Amino acid sequence: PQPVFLSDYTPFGYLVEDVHLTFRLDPQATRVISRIRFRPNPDTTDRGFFLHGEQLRLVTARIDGATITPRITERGLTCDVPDAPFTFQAEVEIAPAANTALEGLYLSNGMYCTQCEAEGFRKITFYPDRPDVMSVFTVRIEGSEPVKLSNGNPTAQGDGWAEWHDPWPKPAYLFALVAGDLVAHADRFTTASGRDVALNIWVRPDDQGKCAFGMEALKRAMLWDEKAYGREYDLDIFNIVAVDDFNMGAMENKGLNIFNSSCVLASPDTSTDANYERIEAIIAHEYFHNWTGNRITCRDWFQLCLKEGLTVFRDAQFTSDIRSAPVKRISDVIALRARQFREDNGPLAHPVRPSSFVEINNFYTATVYEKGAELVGMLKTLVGDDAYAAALDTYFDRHDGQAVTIEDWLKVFEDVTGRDLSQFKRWYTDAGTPRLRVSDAWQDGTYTLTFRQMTPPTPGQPDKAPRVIPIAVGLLNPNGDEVLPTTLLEMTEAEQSFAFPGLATKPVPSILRGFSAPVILERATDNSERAFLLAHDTDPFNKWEAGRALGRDMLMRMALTGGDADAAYLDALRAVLRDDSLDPAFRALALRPPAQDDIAQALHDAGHTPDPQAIYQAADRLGQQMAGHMADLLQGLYQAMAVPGPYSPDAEAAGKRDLQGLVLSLLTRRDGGQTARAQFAAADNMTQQLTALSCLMARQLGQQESQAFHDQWRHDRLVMDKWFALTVAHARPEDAAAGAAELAAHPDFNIRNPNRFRAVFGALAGHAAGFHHASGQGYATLADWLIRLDPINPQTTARMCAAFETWRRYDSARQAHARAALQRILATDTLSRDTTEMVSRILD
Ligand code: HT7
Ligand code: ZN
Repeated sequence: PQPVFLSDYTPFGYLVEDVHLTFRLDPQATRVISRIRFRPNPDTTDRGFFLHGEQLRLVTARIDGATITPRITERGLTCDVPDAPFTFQAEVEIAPAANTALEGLYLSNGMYCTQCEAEGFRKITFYPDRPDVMSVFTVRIEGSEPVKLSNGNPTAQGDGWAEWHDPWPKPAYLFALVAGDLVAHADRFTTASGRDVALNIWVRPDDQGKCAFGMEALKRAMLWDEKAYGREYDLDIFNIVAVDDFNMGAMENKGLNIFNSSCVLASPDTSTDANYERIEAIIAHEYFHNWTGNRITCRDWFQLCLKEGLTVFRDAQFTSDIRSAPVKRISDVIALRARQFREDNGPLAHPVRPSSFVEINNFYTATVYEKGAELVGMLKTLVGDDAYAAALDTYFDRHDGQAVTIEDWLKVFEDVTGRDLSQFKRWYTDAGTPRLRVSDAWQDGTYTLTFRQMTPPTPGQPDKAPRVIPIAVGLLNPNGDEVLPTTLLEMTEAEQSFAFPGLATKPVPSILRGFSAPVILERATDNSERAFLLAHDTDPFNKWEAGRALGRDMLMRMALTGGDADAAYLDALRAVLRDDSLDPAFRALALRPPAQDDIAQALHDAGHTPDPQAIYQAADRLGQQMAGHMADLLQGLYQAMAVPGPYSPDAEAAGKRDLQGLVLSLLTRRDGGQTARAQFAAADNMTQQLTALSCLMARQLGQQESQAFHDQWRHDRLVMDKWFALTVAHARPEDAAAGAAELAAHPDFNIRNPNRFRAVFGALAGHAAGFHHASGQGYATLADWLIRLDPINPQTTARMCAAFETWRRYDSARQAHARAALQRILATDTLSRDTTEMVSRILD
């Protein structure tokens, strides 16, 4: 397959005035009748007329009423058209029931639904399926399903039909249709300017009791966007639909968001605190897209970060505002390092704005989303809060109704602030995580910090020019007082020094506060300085970071030497655990050691070949030693963190449960599982039930409870996903691959359901010591199942191939196993374009 290049962009030769679509729904043979008014695009002289279309059976096509016989290929349709406005009509047939790829129009549990981003609309009808072609859609749905929904506002309905009109011009990727036997959890919202909006969350009848939290989250998000960004909702109705079979989390279709049911349905007995927080964030994220993505969209898919980076940044601001800002920042950085730094460091590294791709679905990545959000955060840090607010106002005014680029976005900031952002743009065009090496000097009352930046080569980009890096710094006196509050340093050179004169004693620096730039900080420091910062830093992120660095180095050493944790480190953790002035959620984050995969990466970066089994054992020893060192505190803290009264998913209660869960995991190492069993039996909410089960299973103590959990929840698909995932996650490393394969034979395993597939095989990929087991069984088993999934669902297959992206970190025997597994996938007959691209890049 040939790549597409950003540099090849040309506008489409025609504008679309409006689109009328009629759907005659039928599982095997849905008819889609389109009437599209085109006119020549005055911005281009290119008059080639090509409409995308895939897997469509053309019944008839007409231009201005006259039947035509277009030329049709696997990718679309061409025909001769007048050099003047004209109407194109087509009738096509598609088979939703046969659509297992979950792109275009498909059936999920008998319900019709669509997924059109990025290029799914071309599986519905012939159309210029590109985001820079925006138009007004009118949709008629005919079918016996009681509920029939599309974008915009409902205009008319009768027996067996419904019509919708969306007045806002949009690209085809935001088109949506849903039809089925659904019920609504309904509410209303009045916007700041007085528009009365009907809100609905549509679900299967059994799930009606699980919508209240999502609805409250939606209203919180609507209000927040008005207050924080001055953005109001712009239709009379906002619909959300929960769907069981869905490739990703959710989709921001105009006025008709479609959600993976796992990202919207919530109830105390079936959802964990983490589920609640995620649901709130995703509902907000999709809602915020209404302005950042829908009203202003992307010119082409290379600009994906324009809508995704900005919207992730906005949803993070929302979560920070309504929950704990430090906890949100720390959690985001943990995820960024685990997913994006890992991506940037391997064969799949690509710029936040890629310059070529084969299959755009493979670029919905941590780099585009999470690093894209970091770039928005850095811009805000560099220009300041007021200028950021002014720039966003200008962006919305200037580009409303347009499909724009990163250049347009940066130009807004340049115009508003007068700054030259050409160096900043490198963050969008250059892949790789910069390393920032720091050294310091102390002389005559002046403290000097010297930074050197270097970005390692990434695929296709051997050399990198220096970037502008905002470095937030504070200085502390050795007695713990802050002598310099947070100050922003703007680094623009490859090497640069910053002096802080007039100090009485050599200070302790707190560098990169709040994680002010997505870089890897390298500083030769000793553990006493880290312990000092863990105890005294006023910046909560760096306070946590100091403990994290201690933990990382400790686990690296333990994995390399087979030795034990230092008493000084255990003392520092103990001090955090018993410090009641600290937020319990923060304490839980500080006490939880880095993930085993992070340790493997750190060892690799330090020039070692990581041994996943040794890391696994080191993590286990550390847990054992923590439990011993803090034994006297555990029961008391366990009781102190109990949250009285009925379950509430609020941040404070969730933070206490989180710390209580961490304490329980340590207690379980000492009391044979007694406390965990009692919690499992008494739990009235999923957080505590699942935490107790997880603690038991992690110690191989939970056979009976696992069976009881399975039997209790057998009929709840979302809870069963948790059971499948937990069963694999807590398998012994040598059993993980066989365990996953065994679960795939469970009667409730369904390869067509991405949630279930991810529960089992995503958990295998996430089991560092199991997936990278020396036997090669982890690699072989995942490859077996990806080969099976590919013809059914290429998009999910390709995404899950990323599990292999770290294969070159490991020893030659493991590499040989991984290479063989990847080559076996690549050699599969009729492998999808999606998976071919991913595996080829990983092997490259
Ligand atoms: N904009 C959406 C990204 C998306 C997607 C969602 C569901 C299924 C397939 C998809 N392909 C792309 C989701 C978002 O970022 O908000
Ligand atoms: Zn998004």
